[in-house]
Amino acid sequence: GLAALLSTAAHADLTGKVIGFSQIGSESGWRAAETSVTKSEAEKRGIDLKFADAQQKQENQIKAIRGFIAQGVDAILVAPVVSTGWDEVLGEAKEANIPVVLLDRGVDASADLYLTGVASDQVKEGAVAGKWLIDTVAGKDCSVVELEGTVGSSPAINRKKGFDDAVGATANIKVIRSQTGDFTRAKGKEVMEGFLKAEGGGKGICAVYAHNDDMAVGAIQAIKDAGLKPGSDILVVSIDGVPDIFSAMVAGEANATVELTPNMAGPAFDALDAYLNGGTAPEKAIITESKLFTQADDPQGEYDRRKGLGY
Ligand code: GYE
Repeated sequence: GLAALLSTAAHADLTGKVIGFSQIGSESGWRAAETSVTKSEAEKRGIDLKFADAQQKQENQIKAIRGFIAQGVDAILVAPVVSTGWDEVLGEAKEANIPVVLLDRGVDASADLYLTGVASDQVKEGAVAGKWLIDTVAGKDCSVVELEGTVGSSPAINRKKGFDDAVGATANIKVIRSQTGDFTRAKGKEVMEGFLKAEGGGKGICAVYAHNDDMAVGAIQAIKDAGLKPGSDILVVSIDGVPDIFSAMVAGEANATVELTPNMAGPAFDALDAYLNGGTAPEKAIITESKLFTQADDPQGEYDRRKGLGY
């Protein structure tokens, strides 16, 4: 009867499920937003979320995942800091029949070791940034410096590939220096300072491509400290679409960003709902949108809009 129907309906969701989340850390504004959005998405679904911050260390993530397995959680979310070294611990989760969903980064492990992943097409993000620069410099010679993400992470590998392949096909744009800034503002500033010193104060640098906005914001500070104008003397293009890159655009100090949604958990929880309650697993990875924003796209409005989105 109705009671039976209601009781099955009540279970066609994740109410009361215990889900562990091994988060990388809080290295960037985007990462902090992903954490707050994940917590609010869990709250909305009545999930008991167990949160573990790894301070960017893979061994802390592996420890946290082992803790979740010992606790007998219903599912595990992992944002994998680097793409290698996961086979063993993912095998242990599989042994324990605990589904794993990857968020925002990929792993080299075989796909049968996790239920699915929710991430952007990171090669495409690099290509979109590259195409923006190609269109913007319109055939003029342009020496670019590149601030790479965390060494060995899938976004750093893929965003480098997408951008370098795009600009590598032109005769006028050349990547003259490339170094990791570990996705942080501080490191991005420090590495950009090094690039400027190595390039005669930056006169020969036409653009900086940063694998995330936080490193771009650090680079903007370094460019200003060197007496140059970011956004005009040196073009600034990056990825994430965090509020602070839009306020830099309003000030004319940044030029373009490729948006990355901080809401990877919503699709992840939907996939877990279908799997735990209906036994169905999504076909393959769940790919989120990559949209270009420039100074022409109402940056103040975009800043205001994001302030309400968990940033
Ligand atoms: O772009 C950056 C964070 O894994 C795609 O990690 C994510 C990246 C994001 O540090 O801000």
